[in-house]
Amino acid sequence: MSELDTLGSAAIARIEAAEDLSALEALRVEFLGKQGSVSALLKTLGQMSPEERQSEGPKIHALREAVTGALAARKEALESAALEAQLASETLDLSLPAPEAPRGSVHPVSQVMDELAEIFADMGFAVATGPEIEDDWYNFTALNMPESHPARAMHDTFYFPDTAPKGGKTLLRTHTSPVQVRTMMADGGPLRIIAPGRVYRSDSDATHTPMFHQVEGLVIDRDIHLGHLKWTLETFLKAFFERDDIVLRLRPSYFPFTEPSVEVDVGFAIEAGRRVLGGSGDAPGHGWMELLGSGMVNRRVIEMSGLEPDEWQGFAFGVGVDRLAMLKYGMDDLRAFFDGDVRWLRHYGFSAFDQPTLSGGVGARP
Ligand code: 2U9
Repeated sequence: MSELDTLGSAAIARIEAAEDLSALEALRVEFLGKQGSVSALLKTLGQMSPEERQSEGPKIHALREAVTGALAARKEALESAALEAQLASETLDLSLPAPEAPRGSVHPVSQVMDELAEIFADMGFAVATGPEIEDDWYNFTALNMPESHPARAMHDTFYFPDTAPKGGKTLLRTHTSPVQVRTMMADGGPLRIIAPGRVYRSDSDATHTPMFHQVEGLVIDRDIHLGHLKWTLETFLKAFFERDDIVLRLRPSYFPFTEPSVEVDVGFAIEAGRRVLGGSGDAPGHGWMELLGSGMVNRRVIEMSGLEPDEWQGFAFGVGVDRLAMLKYGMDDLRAFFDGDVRWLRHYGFSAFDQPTLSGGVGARP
């Protein structure tokens, strides 16, 4: 066996034994690199006599071909082994069930609040918020309910044991009205706002929970009158209940913060044993349901909020959000709203991808 044959078989044996791609690369450099042993042999051809070159040339070239071929073959073998190993470690079980759909849902109260914001935004109202822990000046006094006022007793208030910074009492707000007082004091007129949020009253039975949700609205401008109030409530209720035949009845009432005050009833019919809003409550088989409280803002309230009552007038209204949700979506027990029962939430909840829009229908269901 010639020296070249020995060299060739040794090189090929080492290439075939290379354990990985980096070892193989080291061998390629060792044999075929610029300083490689096979490359060195090729360089010797230049110094040979023509006869020598004729006999040695083909052998050296054959050696280079053999080494190149062995490197390529080993590279392919190592690469396909690596791919096999990767495929074996990354098995995909196609018989597995699809991942579970997200379980969370939007609570009907949140859904209705979003619907209200959308409907009132279309009428030019902004959403205002404020603290749930209030003092009695913002919650009562500024709303024309001074300390001695009997209306204070009508709100079963949760008081904190400590006193407020101004020396008054700290309490959980009994309505969202203090938000409007704060907004009037901060921004002045004109104003168009709704104030949705949690309110608290020490009251608990089938139709009352100690915490519930309200939305109140306030418009302050020049020359505002009851006609504006009626149009606004009618437009809101038609959009919210998605019916054009909503009929309102305004009845005189009393609230300390509004003068005159009106209670608003909505006409309903009985369909399949259920009350369905729409049509005149005076028609045979129909009735009236009390839904909202409202009125022209009492000039004393405008004054206490820092505005000039001869320049600025306004109307305000209040309605229970939970009540609106029950009427629109057919729940009959208020207490279930706050039980956190996942079956109830799955049944009455909304998809987070189903944002209410006026064009798409404020109450679109998945
Ligand atoms: C300011 C001035 C006036 C808000 C009003 C009502 C009438 C009302 C009740 C409806 C059902 C509360 O949730 S409920 O129990 N609300 O009847 N709310 S007028 O009047 C305001 C508010 C703020 C500065």
